[in-house]
Amino acid sequence: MNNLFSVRMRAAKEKNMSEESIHISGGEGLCTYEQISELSAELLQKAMTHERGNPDTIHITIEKVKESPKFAPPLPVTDHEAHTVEEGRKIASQLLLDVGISQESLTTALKHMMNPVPIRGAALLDEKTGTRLDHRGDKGVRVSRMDWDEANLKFLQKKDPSLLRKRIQESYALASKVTFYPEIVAELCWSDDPGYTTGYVSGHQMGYHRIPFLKNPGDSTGGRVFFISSQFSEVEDLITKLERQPVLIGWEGESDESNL
Ligand code: WAQ
Ligand code: MG
Repeated sequence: MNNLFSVRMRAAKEKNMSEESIHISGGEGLCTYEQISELSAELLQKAMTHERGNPDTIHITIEKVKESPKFAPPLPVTDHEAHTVEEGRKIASQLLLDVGISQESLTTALKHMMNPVPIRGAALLDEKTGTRLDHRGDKGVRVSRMDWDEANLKFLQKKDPSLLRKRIQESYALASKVTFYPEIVAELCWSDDPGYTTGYVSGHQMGYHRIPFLKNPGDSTGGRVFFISSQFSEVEDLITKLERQPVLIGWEGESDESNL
């Protein structure tokens, strides 16, 4: 796809005049010029019907993307069973420890995820020390400029109908873009939406692990943590790629059975 446009949405609620606003929802996608109205309307609808509340401000930004997109393959998915938050978090923690995340970094990550005021982006933590590497404070790093390659999405939806659900499409696309960068060892995510308790752990070594019950219903904490390889120091460059590099999820060229 050439001549792509990036569409981003941010919706927030004002606290009071002197304080920062509270994140309600965000969304991002890539589309052709002809699809801009449709994608903007979809994101506007998401902002206006969010379970975290009605926003006071909604920003939609539309920009032509100058770079041609990279293709990132979708991650293989593993579904886990868990019946309590304790069980769910134990599975998530073990998966992260298994790929070399330290106990210290894991503890910092869980603390971040349980912060009562969720942030709109991700926190980047050193995989060993747990040090916060981005300096974005309570905004975090928002991954943008990623979307499904349409043919590949349609093809995969036939095999996995859960991909018909927008939330799963979005999370899976985000995790696949994030995993595309080898500097990111793993990701931990659960939603800040009080009604959605399933989360995931992902990474290039392990794929996408969907875990039910990473929090209790009614809990509006949540977020994302990217664990960054300790061998790596160019964090600003990585942040620019997460925010700006266009990535389509799928295999370049036609989708066909041989890719699966
Ligand atoms: N870039 C960085 N961080 C983000 C982004 C983004 N584009 N989008 C969301 N976040 C962060 C932010 O801190 C949000 O508060 C938090 O993640 C949760 O976002 O397979 O719905 O969109 O069943 O509420 C995962 C499981 C669902 C899906 C996650 O997250 C499945 C979800 P939400
Ligand atoms: Mg949310």
